[in-house]
Amino acid sequence: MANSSLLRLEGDSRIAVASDRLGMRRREFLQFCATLAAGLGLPPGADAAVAEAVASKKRPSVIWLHFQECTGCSESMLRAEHPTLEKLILDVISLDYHETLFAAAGHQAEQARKKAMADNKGGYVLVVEGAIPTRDGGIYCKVGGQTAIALTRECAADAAAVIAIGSCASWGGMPATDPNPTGSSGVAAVLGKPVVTIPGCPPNPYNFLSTVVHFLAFGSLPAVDDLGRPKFAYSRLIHESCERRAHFDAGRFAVEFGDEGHRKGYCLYKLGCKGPETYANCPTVLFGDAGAGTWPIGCGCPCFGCSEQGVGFSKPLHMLAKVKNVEPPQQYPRIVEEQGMGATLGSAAILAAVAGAAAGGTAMVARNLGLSHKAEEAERAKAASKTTETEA
Ligand code: FSX
Ligand code: SF4
Ligand code: F3S
Repeated sequence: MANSSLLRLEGDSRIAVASDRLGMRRREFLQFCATLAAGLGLPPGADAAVAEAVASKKRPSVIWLHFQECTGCSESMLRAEHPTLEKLILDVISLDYHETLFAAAGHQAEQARKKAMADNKGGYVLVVEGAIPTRDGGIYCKVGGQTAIALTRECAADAAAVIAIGSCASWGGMPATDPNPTGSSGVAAVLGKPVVTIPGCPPNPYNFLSTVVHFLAFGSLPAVDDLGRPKFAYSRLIHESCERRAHFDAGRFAVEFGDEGHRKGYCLYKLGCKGPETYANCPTVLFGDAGAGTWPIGCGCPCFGCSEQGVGFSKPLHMLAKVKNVEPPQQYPRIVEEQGMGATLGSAAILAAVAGAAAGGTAMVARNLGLSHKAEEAERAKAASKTTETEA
C-alpha cells in the first residue's frame, strides 16, 4: 500500500461502497487508485485524493461522438479483457450519449444528446472518436442531418473539456491516409484550438481512464505536450522501455518473420519496427490486463507507430524507423561472436545521458544492457558446453 493517508481510507465508508459497487476488495480498489496516481506522475499523497474522487465525486457527464473510424476506441475502452477496467470507466463517467452504445435511435437519441448538454452546460466532457471530413463542406459524414464539423463545434461550445480519442480524432489517423479523399482532420484542426489527444489505434484504455480520473479528482486535465498528448503517457519513446531493447543494443535482429531471430524474440527494428520514433507507454501499460507480453512487440509484431502522427498510416510498414535520441551505427556488430565483448553498464549510462534520454531512460538502458549481459553469459555458457560435448 502506497502511504498512510491511503491506508486510513481503508476504513472509510465511501471506499467500502465504491469497492462493493465495483466488485473489488477495498485494498484492491485503493491499490488500483494508487497505481493510477503513480501512472499520472502525481506526487506522494495524491493517491488518496484520487481514491476519494473516484469513490465520491459526481461523475462528469460525457457526450461521445463518432465519426470516421472503426469503433476500435470504444471497443478497447469498454470490452477490456479484465472486467474491472470497463466497470471503472463506466463508474467514473456518466456516459450520457454514445452513438454506438445507445439503445435510443433517431430523434430520441438526438433529444438525449441535447438534454445532456443543456443539463450539464459548461460541465460536460466531450469525447470525439474518429476523424472529421472537411472537404466539400464536410458532407462526407453526417449524423442526424448535421455534418461532423457542425456537430463537433456545437457540442464543444459548452463543454468543460474536449478529448480527442484515438489517432483518427487526434490528427486524422487512418482515414487521413494519403490521398485523404475526404479531407479527414483531427478535432483540434476543426475547432481551431488545442484539445487533449489520446492517440493510438486503438488507444490504451488506461490512458483515457487516467485522464478522466485526473479531471474528476483535480477539476483539470493532465499536463500535455505540444500535440495535446498527456505527458504521463506519451513522453517516452517505445524504444526506451521496450523489452527487446537489449537485443537492439547488442545488435541482435529478426530479419524475416519466422526466422531464428524472430523465434528467439530478437529486436524487430529490421522488420520495420517504429518504436524508435513513436512516443507511447504501450510497453509499460500493456493491453487487455492479460499479463506480460500483451502488446504488439511482445507478440512479435513490429510497432507500426499507430500513435505517432507522420509515422502510423504514413510510413510504409517495412521502412526502417528514424531512430530518435540514440543514433545507431550503420552496421550492427554481433557483440558476442564478432567482437567478443559487450558494452559496459557505465557506457550505457553515458550513452543514454549523452542522448538526452527522458527521465528514467538511463536506468532503462542500463537495465536492458544488464539483460543483454545475461543473454551473452547464456550464449557463452551454451558455446562452452557445446565445446565440452565435442571434446568428450
Ligand atoms: Fe478505430 Fe477509433 Fe483506430 Fe480510429 O480508434 S481503432 S480507426 S484510432 O478512431 O475506432
Ligand atoms: Fe523494441 Fe522496436 Fe526498439 Fe527493437 S526497434 S528495441 S523491437 S522498440
Ligand atoms: Fe500502436 Fe506501436 Fe503501441 S503500433 S499500440 S504504438 S506498440
